[in-house]
Amino acid sequence: MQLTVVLPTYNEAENLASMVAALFALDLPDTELSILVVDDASPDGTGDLADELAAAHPGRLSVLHRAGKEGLGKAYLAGFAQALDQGAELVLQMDCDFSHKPEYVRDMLLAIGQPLPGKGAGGDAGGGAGRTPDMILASRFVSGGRVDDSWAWWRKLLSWFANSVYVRAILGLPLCDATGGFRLWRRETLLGMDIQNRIQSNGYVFQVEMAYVAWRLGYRIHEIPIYFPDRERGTSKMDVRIQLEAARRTFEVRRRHKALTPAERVALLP
Ligand SMILES: Nc1nc2c(ncn2[C@@H]2O[C@H](COP(=O)(O)OP(=O)(O)O)[C@@H](O)[C@H]2O)c(=O)[nH]1
Ligand SMILES: [Mg+2]
Repeated sequence: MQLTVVLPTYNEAENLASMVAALFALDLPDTELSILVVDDASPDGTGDLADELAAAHPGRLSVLHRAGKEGLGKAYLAGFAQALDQGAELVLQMDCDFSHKPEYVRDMLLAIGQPLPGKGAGGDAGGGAGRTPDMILASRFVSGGRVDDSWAWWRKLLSWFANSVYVRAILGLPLCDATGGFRLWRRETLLGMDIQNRIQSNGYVFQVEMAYVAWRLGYRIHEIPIYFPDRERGTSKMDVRIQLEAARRTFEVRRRHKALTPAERVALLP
């Protein structure tokens, strides 16, 4: 299988080379892994570093340079389009800061090839017992998952509430971590979702909108537990303002897509 890892970067010069090395060092069954870095003209020179890495790994690493910081959602939409154009059969989205640990990629690949268990299993959206999932969501809040040990209890509680209760209650989305951004998609899922036309959000809501559209269209989403450590190097681009904005925009996502049904998947050529 051709797997493309789409890595959005904004000021990740301290992390990019070690992330690329960690991904290329993975031992993945029946998988050809390539990397697409999507850099928004990072002032710290991440884009130049990415070009050097591309020269060192011809054919395995490419770089999409964008003119300026436009947000994670736009970066991902551009990256997904390029990965699909280049024939990716599986597309992995992950942060470039080691909060999404590369070692879980193998688990995610195994999970997307495994038929789903019957009803009653936690963290499955879209039913489909006995069939393989259409997307794997590496989840902080499904049973067995957890966030950084250093978080205070109230921060853990707030985060769990936002992801497992608030978003779930508004959208009816049966997931434990709807804002989680560590996901493995099948090519057919992204194409069938018509993401370039349907997805309009940026930031955290982008993740929510992608999950909601996938679920409304009847795609099967399976959550697997991960440990989510804080980033060790560089700084986060998300803050409380962005999180509050996400909470508000969840209602817009519902309005936009609540009428979607599986009949509205984009038909794929056989
Ligand atoms: N290309 C691009 N990447 C971004 C942008 N904002 C964040 N990122 C990257 O997206 C990933 C997640 O961002 P991060 O700041 O770690 O968010 P957090 O994990 O929610 O704290 C990291 O790899 C960032 O470098 C953006 O506007 N453009
Ligand atoms: Mg991060």
